[in-house]
Amino acid sequence: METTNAQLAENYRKDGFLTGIRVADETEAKHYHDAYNALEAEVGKEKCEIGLIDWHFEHQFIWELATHPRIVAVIEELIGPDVMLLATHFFCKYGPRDKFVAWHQDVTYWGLEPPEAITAWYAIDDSDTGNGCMQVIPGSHQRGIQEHGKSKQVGNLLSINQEVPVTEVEAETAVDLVLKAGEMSIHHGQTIHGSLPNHSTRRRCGLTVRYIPPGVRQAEENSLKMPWKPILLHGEDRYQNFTTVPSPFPR
Ligand SMILES: O=C(O)CCC(=O)C(=O)O
Repeated sequence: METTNAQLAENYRKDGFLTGIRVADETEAKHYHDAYNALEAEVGKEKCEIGLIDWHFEHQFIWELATHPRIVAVIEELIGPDVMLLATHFFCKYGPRDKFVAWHQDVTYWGLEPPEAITAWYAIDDSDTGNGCMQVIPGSHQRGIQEHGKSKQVGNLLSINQEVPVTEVEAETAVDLVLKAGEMSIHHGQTIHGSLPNHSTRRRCGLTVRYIPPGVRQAEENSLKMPWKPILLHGEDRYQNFTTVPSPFPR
């Protein structure tokens, strides 16, 4: 029996994440996979690792994914009917290499007030423990914003090498977000998450798509020192906290 959106919302509130949600069937997933491969061939692997930020403004397939009706329907269920697309960012780990993503919470350095955001992680490739899938600590979003330090391990892909301390006992509770290409996981902006190195020869690429409710505003600079350029995707913006940005492609 398929899980209803309401059940998904209940699990999300409790655990701070959801996983294994099918977005695209095999044919559609292949379309996005092929489009990503073409982009990678154009710009190179190094750029693809963490350098493709907000490319939904220029590349239609990224825009299509960020506004995918299946993804937006789940986001609406979780944050309410008013949904803004905040940003997109590919995380692509080529293996075998030591690059990893240290434990962190997304909203800590995003300068948002209130510090609320939600991420859909769409799997371009199959993602599993062999190629360094995402991991989350269930329920960690309920503790509020945690103080971050710097990672001592070389290879952290995060923008300012941030890391939140996690005890061994907590790390043992981590859940591996194993996904097939075309599936997504979702995580709360305050859920502690990260990913281990890709020790395989298979690429592990995911598109993170960040969403906010329109009541959120940019109170401070984010860690990338880039102003957010959110676009209203669904419902109403009764706050007008951001300069209006037009949709880059028709919907
Ligand atoms: O893809 C990864 O391994 C990490 C993604 C991440 O940290 C994020 O979505 O904020």
